[in-house]
Amino acid sequence: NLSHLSKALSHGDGMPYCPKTSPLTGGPIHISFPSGLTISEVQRKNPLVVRGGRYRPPGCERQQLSYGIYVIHQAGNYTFNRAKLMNVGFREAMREEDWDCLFFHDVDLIPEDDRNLYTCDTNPKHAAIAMDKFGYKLPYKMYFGGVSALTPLHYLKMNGFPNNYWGWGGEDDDIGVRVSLAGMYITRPSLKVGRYKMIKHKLDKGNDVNPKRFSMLAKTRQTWKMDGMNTVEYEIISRQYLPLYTNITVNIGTEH
Ligand code: NGS
Repeated sequence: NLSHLSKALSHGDGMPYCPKTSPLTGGPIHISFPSGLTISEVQRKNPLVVRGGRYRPPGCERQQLSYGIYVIHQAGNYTFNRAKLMNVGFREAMREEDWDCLFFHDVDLIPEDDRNLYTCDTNPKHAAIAMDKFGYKLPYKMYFGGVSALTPLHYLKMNGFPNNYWGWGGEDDDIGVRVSLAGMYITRPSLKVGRYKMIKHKLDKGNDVNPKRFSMLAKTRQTWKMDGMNTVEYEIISRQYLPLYTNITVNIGTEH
């Protein structure tokens, strides 16, 4: 009796489970950057995405993900600090919902294959392994930049990300080292699936190369437990629930 079966295989709220592997992913996605694209057009194309950038699939479809999108902005004009902004994003997202997986995503990277699942593995996952700017190859074996996926447990086990990398470079390598210092390892999708196109841009103003990155990286083993999620300090300047994403502006201070 089919109706019995679907009852037995359903969540408490009556929603049936989806197949473990979605039959509805299509593979490669053609990505282009139309110059005249506006945010309201993107909004029109995604009518089921609601306030704050939340989406719940009405049925079993494509990657079958229930998600929220957060954009974290650094207030002021001081040197950029990517990893600290990720720590802010983690805390502010977890404050709102008990997420089981977080994607730490550069804003300029667009996935090119829908089999690159935005789900977490049993170990931290590096998702952006084949970027167009690196000829769709991993630039070096320990590379952990661009897009990574961690569960809250992974994140807390490695004490989150470092707060003290101001400027360009090294923070992603530090994060990769933290993964192994915390007794975990990095998983990756295949080169065929983990493909990304980067929106081309110049090195941003306020994001000069961090001259201390190599000496800091040499000390990660001594510093990771003392700096990270357990020490992050910041002040939220604004939180807006926009139609496509939650927009958070934060004062993360300066290097002292
Ligand atoms: C390494 C940097 C990483 C950076 C990667 C790719 O050298 O932070 O290059 O850079 N590590 C250090 O500087 C220690 S990229 O080609 O994307 O500009 O992510």
